[in-house]
Amino acid sequence: MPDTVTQPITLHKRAVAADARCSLQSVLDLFDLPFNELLWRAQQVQRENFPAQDVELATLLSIKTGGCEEDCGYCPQAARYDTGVEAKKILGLDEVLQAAQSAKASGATRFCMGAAWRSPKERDLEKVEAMVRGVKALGLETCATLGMLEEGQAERLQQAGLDYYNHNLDTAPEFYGKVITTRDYEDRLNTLERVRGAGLKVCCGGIVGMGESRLQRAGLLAQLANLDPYPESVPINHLVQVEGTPLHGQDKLDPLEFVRTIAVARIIMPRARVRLSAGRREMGEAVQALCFLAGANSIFYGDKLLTTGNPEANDDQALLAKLGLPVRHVQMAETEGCCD
Ligand code: SAM
Ligand code: DTB
Ligand code: SF4
Repeated sequence: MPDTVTQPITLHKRAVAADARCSLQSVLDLFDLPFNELLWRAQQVQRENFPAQDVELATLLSIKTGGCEEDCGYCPQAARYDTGVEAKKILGLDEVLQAAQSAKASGATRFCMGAAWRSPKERDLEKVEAMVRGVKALGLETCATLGMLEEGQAERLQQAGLDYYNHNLDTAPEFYGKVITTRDYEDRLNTLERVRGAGLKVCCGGIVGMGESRLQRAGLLAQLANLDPYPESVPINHLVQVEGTPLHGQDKLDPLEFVRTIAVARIIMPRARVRLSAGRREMGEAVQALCFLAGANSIFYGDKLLTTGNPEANDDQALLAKLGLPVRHVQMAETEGCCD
């Protein structure tokens, strides 16, 4: 039986414009379409909005690993779970710039710096500002994910040259409390509001495969689509199950349900870069190919995510070549809309 919206799931009032552009029932109706019909619609939206059919390559670097005080049930970097991830100090500027240079040489156009913080402290922010300045000077798009931001911090990052800030809603409000208790949905929305207010582009998505229902997957996507405006980048992570975390041992999500999630995200956020994010190593080529068909047009590129593995860069290049998918080049983006 398909879900219907009779359960007490709501769009979070803060995430919804006065007249929600995208009702939860309409999102659920998309999920319930026959698979081929859903992919056909997603492919049409994809072609209308991204005629080049290119795939963006974004490389991640963990600039501060482990020892995090939060209790996110999926995360190997939370200090309270015994996952084997050791807490390390923040990386030095040279190490970050070397990694960025090598990401650029491998073909990445975006460089995302991630830190295992609840929120950045003053002395940390100064170091990240220097990293952002340096990475930007290399000609890469810059992204950072540092946890919750206080008043004024987003502006400082923007002034340093940050293009995107990643902060995920992670799941539907109704499921959120089962996964995280040390900060609430409202905190996340506050940070997203600050990011937008500072003129940064928003990278915001979530994780599926955490034991949520289809209705809750639809709930996450409806929240994202009703952010005003919706995010420019939408990372859809498949839970990477890490031993020691509370979500380890979770029942696996049907891979075709993951593909559906990508397709629905594509349809309801037509101009967003929908990123096929964590969990690709466990997916195999055929499921990834379906995700590209369903409208994914960005990947994390590089042999590591933050602490867990990602497909080898060479294998990704081979897969994209096999599928005949071009990679995005920053120069192309800069001349988009130009008539010469
Ligand atoms: N500490 C900051 C925060 O939580 O906002 C930034 C880094 S945090 C690791 C960034 C995102 O990674 C999380 O919001 C979550 O969506 C994703 N993530 C973390 N662990 C994951 C896992 N095991 N599987 C899939 N996604 C994961
Ligand atoms: C996002 O949505 N996924 C990335 C990035 N933003 C920071 C992180 C995935 C982390 C997967 C688990 C790990 O490697 O520690
Ligand atoms: Fe900390 Fe971020 Fe991991 Fe949560 S997801 S435990 S805030 S590093």
